[in-house]
Amino acid sequence: MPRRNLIIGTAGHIDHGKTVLVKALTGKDTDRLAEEKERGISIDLGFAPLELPDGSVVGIVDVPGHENFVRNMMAGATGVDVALLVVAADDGVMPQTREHLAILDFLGVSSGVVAITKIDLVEDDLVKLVADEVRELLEGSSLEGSAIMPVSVVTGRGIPEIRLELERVAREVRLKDEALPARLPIDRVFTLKGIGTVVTGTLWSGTVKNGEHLEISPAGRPARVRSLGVHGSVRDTVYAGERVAANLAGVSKKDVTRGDVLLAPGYLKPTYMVDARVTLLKERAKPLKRGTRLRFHHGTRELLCRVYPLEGAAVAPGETRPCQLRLEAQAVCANGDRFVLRSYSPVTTIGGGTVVDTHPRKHRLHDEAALRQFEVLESGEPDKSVLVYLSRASEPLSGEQLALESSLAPAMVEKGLEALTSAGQAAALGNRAPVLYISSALYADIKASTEESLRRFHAEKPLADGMAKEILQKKVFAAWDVRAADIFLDSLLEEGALESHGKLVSLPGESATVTAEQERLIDTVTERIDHRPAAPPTVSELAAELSMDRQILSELLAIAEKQDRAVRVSAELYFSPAAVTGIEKKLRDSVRPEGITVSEFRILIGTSRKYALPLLEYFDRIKVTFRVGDVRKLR
Ligand SMILES: Nc1nc2c(ncn2[C@@H]2O[C@H](COP(=O)(O)OP(=O)(O)OP(=O)(O)O)[C@@H](O)[C@H]2O)c(=O)[nH]1
Ligand SMILES: [Mg+2]
Repeated sequence: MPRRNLIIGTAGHIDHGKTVLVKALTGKDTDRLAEEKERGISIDLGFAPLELPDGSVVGIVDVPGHENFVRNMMAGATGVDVALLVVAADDGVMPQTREHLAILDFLGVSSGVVAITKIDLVEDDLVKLVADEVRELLEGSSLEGSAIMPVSVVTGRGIPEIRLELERVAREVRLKDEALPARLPIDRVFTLKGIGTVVTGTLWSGTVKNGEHLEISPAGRPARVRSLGVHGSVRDTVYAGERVAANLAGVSKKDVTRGDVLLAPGYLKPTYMVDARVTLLKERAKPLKRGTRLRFHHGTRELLCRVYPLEGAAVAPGETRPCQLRLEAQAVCANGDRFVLRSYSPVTTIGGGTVVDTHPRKHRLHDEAALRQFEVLESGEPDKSVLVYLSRASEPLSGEQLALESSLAPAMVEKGLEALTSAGQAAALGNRAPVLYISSALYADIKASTEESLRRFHAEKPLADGMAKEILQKKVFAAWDVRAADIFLDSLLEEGALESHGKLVSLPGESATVTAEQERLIDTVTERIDHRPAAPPTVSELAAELSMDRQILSELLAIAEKQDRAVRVSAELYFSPAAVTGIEKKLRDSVRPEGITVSEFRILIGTSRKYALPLLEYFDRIKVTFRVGDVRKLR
């Protein structure tokens, strides 16, 4: 039998018969808490497997109807594929019937069955009236047109029909995406003796295998899956749409709560801000003003936020508008996620919406550019959406990094990047994986500032053959990843915008030419200097060691100095730049206010007087130190 992994969720006013209907369908009493038994009401979520007539097994989440526990209801409703809306025939549509329906609507639950319960208590005429009332209520909601079916758990009437209808609806539901990385909003956490921390929830996307390494977001805490279960049976792999219990190694109960998300590492970067299309319920009396503090319910998490409409000062009742939501704690959102908004106090459901941008910038009112980006992201076109995020980046990014930055589906990012590079709106850099992508606009920008840096360099140092790559990278790409800077420069060299001379780069034709033979000799000379950092060979010693003409050697050393590959300390002494930097640091770190003598300095850097004195004179020249009698002090 094909897997049909999905969740049916109850909804409806308190005492309308949700829990006993679930029991009639599954045989399981989902009210497990002592307080639930005592008060005869549901307080928290209940779970049971339901076998459909065709033999497939789906999960049922039973939610409480009491108005005080709507937040628990939402934590359950958030992963629901099929709604089982319950209305008691002897009570009709009541406040939480409406509120739960609104919540299902905001969460985008568009498949469902309505059960008119307790029909054994009333005349058939009244059942018909209640059915009409419900039909009217559903009009314009995501559940419009759902079957409305009379049942009684006392006589058993209607129960087989409900089962069949649930099966029919379940067959048509669009299932959760197994191809995405794993995401499981946690709805329960507990410890089992001898087993450890267990979390449960509906797997929203992907698959999870036993032994897999996941993380608990937004804290970013690593968690290894030690065992997996679905409805009490042990499993090696669990799939999107299933009710999962996961035993986690390396996590204690206090480290994780309802609302956290068990996530494939590298998927979905937590965010303090989202742009979203927000709908305000028409039943709400007041418009939603800029800066109003609200409760943001997303996944199994509730957090506080303030709402900022993008287009005007307020959202009127019944309106749907682009808004920015600034969150007081981090949420773990993907593009297209649904959420519910409740007022801060008194707490009622007032609206909801869809996440459009998971990592927006702070917008001012009437920010036209922000509105345009909003529309692009809402359109869901891969190339345009990916370009929005690529254009926000200040350095080249891999496809994986871009998926993380944007919270767009990895497959969509891949598709978008392909389209952008073939249309010339983005460049792909590097020929080893991971390839890095950069918007053509940023490419042109950075290319221009690279050329500008070099132009200035050549003007200042007409004799130089070019700028050391490392120095150029520090100037232009200071904030970039080293590899990104490297392959960007390679790309400029490849297109002929720059020229390379060993470790130097220049604008084309701007370098004083150094022959390959000279380059090779400089390598040999600087190698010898680098080899003995604190006591390099003198120029005479080098000339003898390499059997080289002193005049030629001096020219080579002058070029090496221009290339920042050697430092001239005296006419006889060249040091490696790294050695001089190191010695200068040691000197700065150890000179006391009364100064340092030549022999103290000699001991400090572990060399002889032959080197110590010229070095100190060099430091005097470059104004690191100055001489007072027998000692040097720091300037
Ligand atoms: N006569 C009759 N009583 C019913 C029927 N369905 C439910 N009841 C009764 O209604 C009461 C409430 O049922 P529950 O299933 O606990 O209601 P609920 O919707 O789960 O309530 P909350 O979870 O607290 O919102 C119980 O006393 C049930 O026995 C029915 O079909 N016929
Ligand atoms: Mg109940």
